[in-house]
Amino acid sequence: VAGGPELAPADGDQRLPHDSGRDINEEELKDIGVLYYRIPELAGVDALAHERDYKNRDEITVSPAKMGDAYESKVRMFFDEHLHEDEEIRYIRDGKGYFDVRSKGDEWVRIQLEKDDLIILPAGIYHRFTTDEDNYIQAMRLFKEEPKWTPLNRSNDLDGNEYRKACEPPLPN
Ligand code: KMT
Ligand code: NI
Repeated sequence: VAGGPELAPADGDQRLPHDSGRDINEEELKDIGVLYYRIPELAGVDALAHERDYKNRDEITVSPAKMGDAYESKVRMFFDEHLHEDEEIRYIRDGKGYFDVRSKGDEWVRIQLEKDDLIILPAGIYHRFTTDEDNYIQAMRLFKEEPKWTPLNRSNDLDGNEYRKACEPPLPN
């Protein structure tokens, strides 16, 4: 599931693997509040949605075929480091992509996701998303209430944001 902290993407194509060679495991992900599941049956997602009180869902296809001229700007927007004031749950139905999340030491951790992978990012965690070189992913997005996806970009000062403060992991010793 997870590659190690990756190289700075500023110097390259965000869609390349940027694999540092250091694997991290699900325990380390859990330490930063990220949950990962492999769910081969839709029934498993229904159960999880019920458990966590998620009432709505939709599906998004991120690809040039689906998005046309908007594709490149969308992918750049997803890749702007941001947080949300709600959990972000994504269930991959087809294709592949990367979620990058910040570790406790504020390093990037790159998580490659493919069909049947489900990820839960906690509210307030800094993260970003990109497709890979295949430029194609289809994902189900789960929402507690109305579909809402408001990114708060890190370039705005969010230190005082209550969701950010609640999420902020203690610095490693
Ligand atoms: C996100 O939150 O960055 C997205 O919704 C991207 C598409 S879902 C794989
Ligand atoms: Ni997001």
